[in-house]
Amino acid sequence: MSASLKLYTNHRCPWAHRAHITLAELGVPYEEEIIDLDTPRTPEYLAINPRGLVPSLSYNGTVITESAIVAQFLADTYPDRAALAPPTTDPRGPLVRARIAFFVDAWFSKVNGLYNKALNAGGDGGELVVAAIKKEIEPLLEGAAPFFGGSEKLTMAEVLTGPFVLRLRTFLRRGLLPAQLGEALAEQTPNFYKWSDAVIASKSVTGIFNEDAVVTRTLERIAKAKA
Ligand SMILES: N[C@@H](CCC(=O)N[C@@H](CS)C(=O)NCC(=O)O)C(=O)O
Repeated sequence: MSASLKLYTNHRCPWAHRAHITLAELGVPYEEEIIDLDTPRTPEYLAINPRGLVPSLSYNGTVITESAIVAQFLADTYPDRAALAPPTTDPRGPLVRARIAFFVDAWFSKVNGLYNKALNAGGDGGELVVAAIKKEIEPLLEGAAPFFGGSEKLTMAEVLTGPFVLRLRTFLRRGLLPAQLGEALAEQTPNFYKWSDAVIASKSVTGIFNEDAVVTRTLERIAKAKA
């Protein structure tokens, strides 16, 4: 009997987006419930996730929260459906998993904060984003073909960073970040740029992404922060 999966989500949320990418790659059926993030969480939802955040996953009635944990749990539960990360029992498993974890850590500890700052400042500080990607990310994508570590298919590296990379590329294209930043990335971080092209061309990554809604919300958020 197949497991019952229910994802509590909001399609605007990049963290919840990680769970959607994982589920799309694995091709497992699931039910979803959209959580309204514009109003206080209901007591029902707080009983599911006391932190009130999305995503939450119910697996046969047991709740799992935190997007990276949800994504890894799904990948570990359905290892035969997609090789997002090799199992630890695979002779190459621990090393590949460590490399993926280092890449994801590099994105979030060295790049993502600078990128958010530049986005909120209309592009000011964009050169710091380029420098951080050049130093921390570019060397790790040397062997991408087109995905992390030479993989032909998405890996956990793309699952966990993809929502953020998709937003970065979208905001460049839609003018929320200056064109010069995009040009600098294409010139100075070719591995990253090529890899990000593959990430944003993936149907699993774009599947639930409502570009207009995300752009509108982001513009509103930036305006509110400025005011
Ligand atoms: N560390 C969490 C972050 C999730 C998160 O921040 N979700 C946001 C939406 S993008 C949320 O639920 N915010 C609701 C709130 O802060 O009230 C994860 O990775 O799952």
